Amino acid sequence: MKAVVIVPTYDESENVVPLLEAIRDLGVPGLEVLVVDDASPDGTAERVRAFAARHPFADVLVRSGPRGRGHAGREGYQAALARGADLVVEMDGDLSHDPRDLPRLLAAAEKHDVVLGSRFVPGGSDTDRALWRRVLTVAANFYIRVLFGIGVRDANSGYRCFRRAALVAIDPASLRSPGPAIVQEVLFRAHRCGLRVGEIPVAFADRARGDSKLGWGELWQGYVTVLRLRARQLLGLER
Ligand SMILES: Nc1nc2c(ncn2[C@@H]2O[C@H](COP(=O)(O)OP(=O)(O)OP(=O)(O)O)[C@@H](O)[C@H]2O)c(=O)[nH]1
Ligand SMILES: [Mg+2]
Repeated sequence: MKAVVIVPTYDESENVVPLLEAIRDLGVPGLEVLVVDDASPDGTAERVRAFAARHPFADVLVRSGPRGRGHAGREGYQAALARGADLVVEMDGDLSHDPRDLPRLLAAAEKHDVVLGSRFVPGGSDTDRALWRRVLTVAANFYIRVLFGIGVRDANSGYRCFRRAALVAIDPASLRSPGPAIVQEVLFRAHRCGLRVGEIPVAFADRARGDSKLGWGELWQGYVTVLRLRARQLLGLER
């Protein structure tokens, strides 16, 4: 069983090596990590390359073209499938997602097509971030659940595991979001494809180092994307 963890990064040079070390220390057999970096000016890719020279389970894909969390996700999904992954995990590169949750995420994929690392199921937590960020997340979750008609508790989690067949059904090459709204776009696809989406509890930690790339523009874009996906689907333009 081969699992590939894709980690989109932009300016995560302080976080990426500690993350890779933590994943290495898990000792999960057959686990590979592919960092998908948008030519970060802070040297993130160079740090991964130096680490990968000593630890072949890790690799870096440096993208060219327009930068964006969505572009990186789309390319990462396709690269993971091309590498023959049976399971594909995505996680942030800022240590907000605890690598120690990886084994549980992988194990839960035995029962579900898509597993979300969820802050809002019993045992999960999101107590580390500022109150206004948590309020925004709760509001966005409510909005997505209503518009998509989906029952999941943490629709915005970017810590996920996909069975290979599920990701193929989602059809990454056809995803459109350039930015972080890809997280919602993928969930919408999964729901529309009738995939079994499960959740396991995770504790989300605020990033300790480096800057957030999520601004008001991206947040707004997320709301618009959700509305557009639903409208297009009602008009028969979206699967
Ligand atoms: N390749 C790539 N990765 C990105 C880009 N923007 C963000 N990322 C990565 O996507 C992950 C999530 O981005 P964050 O900025 O942490 O956004 P967030 O976790 O929603 O927000 P915070 O809670 O403020 O950290 C991180 O690993 C980022 O480095 C981008 O343009 N290209
Ligand atoms: Mg983050």
